[in-house]
Amino acid sequence: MKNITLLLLCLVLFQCKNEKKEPIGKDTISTALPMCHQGIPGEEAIQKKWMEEINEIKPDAKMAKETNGMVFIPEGTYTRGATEYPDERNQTEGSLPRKDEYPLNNIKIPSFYMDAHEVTNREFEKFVKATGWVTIAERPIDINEIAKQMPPGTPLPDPETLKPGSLVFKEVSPEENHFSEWWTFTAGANWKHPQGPGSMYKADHPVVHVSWYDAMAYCKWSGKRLPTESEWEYAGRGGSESALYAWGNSTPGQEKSQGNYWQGVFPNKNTGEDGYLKTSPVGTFKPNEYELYDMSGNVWEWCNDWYHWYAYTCDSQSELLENPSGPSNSFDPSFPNTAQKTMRGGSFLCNDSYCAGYRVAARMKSSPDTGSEHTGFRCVKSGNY
Ligand SMILES: [Ca+2]
Ligand SMILES: [Ca+2]
Repeated sequence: MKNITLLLLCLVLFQCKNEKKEPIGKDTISTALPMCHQGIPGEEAIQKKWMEEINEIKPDAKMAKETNGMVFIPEGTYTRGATEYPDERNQTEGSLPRKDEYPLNNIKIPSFYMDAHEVTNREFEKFVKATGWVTIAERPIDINEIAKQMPPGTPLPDPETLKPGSLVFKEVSPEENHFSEWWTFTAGANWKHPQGPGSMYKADHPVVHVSWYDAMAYCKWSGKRLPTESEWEYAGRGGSESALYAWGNSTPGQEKSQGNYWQGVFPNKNTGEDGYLKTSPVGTFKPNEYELYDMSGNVWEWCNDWYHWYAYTCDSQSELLENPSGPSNSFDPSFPNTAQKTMRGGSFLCNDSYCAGYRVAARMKSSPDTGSEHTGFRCVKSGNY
């Protein structure tokens, strides 16, 4: 079982490796530019069999025509990337911006609509009943797909031992301070059973254990799409250039209404001072200035962009980028064999001591076929209604 756990952890990258703040300056941009061509082309990485299934889903006629439950986000420009702290607050290594949030880029975003809250289990169940969709965590594991993403020569487990499931978090002792210790691949864990067999989903909580493909399938059915990273960050800032978090600039923990994240010492003790050790019902905490809920915390939210460590460096060649949709290839120096999609907003596991994923500029990534107990999504829609 340990081998299987480690194998899958290679594909799931919910770690926030702390890196010292070394902004990519103009002098280093030119030397980094060749890295834009590094990586796995998205066209090759995408699993066509699942995209074909998604393409066959018929959008719900009523939902496709309306914007119920969505918020209008006006067009505008903003500076994408790391936001400077306004004061000398608790700037632990984990709370600082990471290198992939630099350099800053000027971005123009047309107006769009965004779901006011993360997609809930109630909504996801409606989708499953209408389409018969089976999430990736409920399907047999394809050993051939795993093999493609592993370094050549890596021994693979017996396919007979691989059962459908997903990654569940557990608190660990201070000695077990590595992300491979706090995630457990749990057979039978999926959106209906968030902590594995015996646990049960709650209708008004965000759906979890959804892969990027599952999120794409839901968006197709609802007549919507996943946001780009640039749209997500623009919406998360709520119209403010200087907002560190969706709730504004107050220090995490200063106000109870900020969002659902981790209080205490991560990953050893979650005190749950905000009332929730795991997910919370959507809309429990105060919305941001655009009336969007849980943009900081609760669950990570899939975006459509491929993850590229040098994405912002590559984009820095344009003075103003109009509605960018991300790089065409995926590159992460730490995991060069895995193509990854981006996620935003942090989760109930985020804490200033580790990765502060609830900062609106913070970027996260994972293999598109991999969900976990703190992965969810929300959809957006272009056009006039
Ligand atoms: Ca919490
Ligand atoms: Ca969220």
